Amino acid sequence: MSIRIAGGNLAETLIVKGKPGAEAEAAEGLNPGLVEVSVVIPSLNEAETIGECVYKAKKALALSGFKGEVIVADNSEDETPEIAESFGARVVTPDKRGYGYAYHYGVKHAHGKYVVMGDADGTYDFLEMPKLLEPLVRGEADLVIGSRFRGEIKKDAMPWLHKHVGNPALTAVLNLFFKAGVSDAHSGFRAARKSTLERLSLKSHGMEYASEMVLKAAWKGLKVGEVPITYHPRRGGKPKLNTLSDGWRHLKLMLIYAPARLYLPPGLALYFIGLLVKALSHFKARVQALMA
Ligand SMILES: Nc1nc2c(ncn2[C@@H]2O[C@H](COP(=O)(O)OP(=O)(O)OP(=O)(O)O)[C@@H](O)[C@H]2O)c(=O)[nH]1
Ligand SMILES: [Mg+2]
Repeated sequence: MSIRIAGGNLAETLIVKGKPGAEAEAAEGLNPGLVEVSVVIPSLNEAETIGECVYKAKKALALSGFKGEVIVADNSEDETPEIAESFGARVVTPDKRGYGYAYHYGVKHAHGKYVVMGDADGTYDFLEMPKLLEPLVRGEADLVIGSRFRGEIKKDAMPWLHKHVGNPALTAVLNLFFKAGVSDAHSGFRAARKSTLERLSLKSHGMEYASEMVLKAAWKGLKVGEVPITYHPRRGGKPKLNTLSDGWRHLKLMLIYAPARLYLPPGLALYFIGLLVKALSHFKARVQALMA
């Protein structure tokens, strides 16, 4: 099987189950202490696209001059882990299922100071990775999100409902409750310092991990930056995202984490109404006592 990577002078044909390239071999012998960037990719049955993702991540590291590693956090039942390894990724196997859990597990195994995150389904172009790293390295941001809405969403890359309703609505709720100021809270292409991710102490195991990261970063006053990226149609495997149940998990998480904004105004209003009622009844009792 071969995959053609389109894209200017980088166009190359890859043999998916072939020998790793020179960069992969070099990375295998890399001293963990020298790793600057860990690219962490969660995968669940993504055999058609994982080779290209690992290849592009390694290419982006080489082109940008970062010393790096690619970690694939895999729960697949197909050939995804073998293919990832053949391209020079380090494969780790999370002991539980879940998109968020795969990141907890993968990040724990990362040696890099910086962590880049992205899907294994070919929807994000890992060659765009340096754009995410630059604001981090320059100290302009603590968390950088690749925004599909500020960049380009290719035809058929995102269902109409997600593009025009789900993503904008959930992003708006997150901005309202947590003042995050982002355009694409659910983009899966991100970068942060490993220490920042640890500091956020993320708990979610499912897709809502993406929302938790942004809301906690905003909550803690971290600088959340965005760079425009291009979002491509999924080219293999099956989507693991369930529109309704995952949408609800994102919303539920925001409601749980937003007690101050959500409950304080009605709570204060009820408190003052209670005070007013008490004062009025006290006043009424005094008047009745005077009249008696
Ligand atoms: N290890 C692991 N990876 C997972 C799990 N669930 C999803 N993934 C991976 O996480 C990434 C995101 O899942 P997707 O199905 O692409 O979800 P999405 O990007 O929201 O939806 P699409 O728009 O359909 O791509 C993909 O690389 C999946 O293979 C899981 O339980 N374990
Ligand atoms: Mg995806």
